[in-house]
Amino acid sequence: MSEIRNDWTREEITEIFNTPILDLVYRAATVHREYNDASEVQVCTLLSVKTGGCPEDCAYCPQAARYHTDVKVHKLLPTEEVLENARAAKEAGSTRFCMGAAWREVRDNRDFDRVLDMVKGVNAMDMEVCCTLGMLTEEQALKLKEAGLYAYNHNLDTSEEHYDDIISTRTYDDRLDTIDNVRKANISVCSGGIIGMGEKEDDRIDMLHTLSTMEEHPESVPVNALVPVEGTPLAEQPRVSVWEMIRMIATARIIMPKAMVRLSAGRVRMNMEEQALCFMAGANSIFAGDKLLTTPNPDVVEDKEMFQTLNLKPRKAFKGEASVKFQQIPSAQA
Ligand code: SAM
Ligand code: DTB
Ligand code: SF4
Repeated sequence: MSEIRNDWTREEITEIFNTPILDLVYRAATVHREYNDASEVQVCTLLSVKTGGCPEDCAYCPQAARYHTDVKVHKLLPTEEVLENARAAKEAGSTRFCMGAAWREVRDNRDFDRVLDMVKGVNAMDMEVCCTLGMLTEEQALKLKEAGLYAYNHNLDTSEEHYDDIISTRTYDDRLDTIDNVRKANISVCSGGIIGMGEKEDDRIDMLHTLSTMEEHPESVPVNALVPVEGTPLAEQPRVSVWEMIRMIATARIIMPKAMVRLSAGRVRMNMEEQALCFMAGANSIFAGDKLLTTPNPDVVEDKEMFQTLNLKPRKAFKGEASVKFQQIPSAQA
């Protein structure tokens, strides 16, 4: 059995990354089967609970206030509407519900209190509840944990070197600090990135190196293909080829064998055969539902058909050793 390692070198990762593609997929598929049930895919649903008007300048993001995009801006949704969406997601087969807010960081205000209520409400539905709200302090992470938060998404997005070309309003270290705060609060870490933002292969490798040499690997690693949105600086970026997605997914799978590797943004432009190769390469999680945060995602019925054709089954909620570690402290279940 290949061991779990946190001491990967850049050279080792580069060598894996550059393996001939079919050998790479074969190796990733083998590692995947050693650690995971390859017929299982986690189904998550996203909801943008606060959309647009964000003060940050992330070059890929349609929600940054400074770019002129078609995103319909709205303030924090009413709690009941969010819970209604979570119920519908559960009924449609999702086991994880992730709430996203176009915030730079969490502030200790009434909106945060309302998000805590949303977390409590979704947790009470026996779904894994996840949030992506921007930067967090350790205290805020602990409050989310107490409310029943299972996972927190905070992507590295790209390599440290390429980061400054994409975002100037915060630093890579800010990003890493938030991930640390999430860890310290015993919340499951979800962190990955985006390809297709004009980065070099070395940047992709560097990002994978940072993720795989964390003291503990993130429990989930989303791999997003840039969704180029009109009005953002990256609107004209050429589409990444599916082979680049597969290479990224397979390398992530080999160096972080137990992580849920999520085939995230970009699925809408892939056919079933292409997605099948991603699952073969070790992807074992997707976002379902007709929208990601603000951009389209494949139709739920088509996804169900894909699961049938590929003999995939949705993974149960709170499964695996991680669920014990990230269990709520009973006194927190107010
Ligand atoms: N504002 C919070 C933050 O930035 O951490 C949370 C929401 S933000 C939209 C979550 C993640 O979505 C980003 O880190 C980025 O990786 C991803 N994302 C945003 N726009 C994207 C796009 N156009 N294509 C692919 N991924 C995107
Ligand atoms: C992640 O890595 N991808 C999701 C989720 N985490 C929050 C977001 C993708 C957003 C794509 C652009 C949009 O729909 O606004
Ligand atoms: Fe704001 Fe997050 Fe979009 Fe950056 S990615 S502009 S922080 S919503």
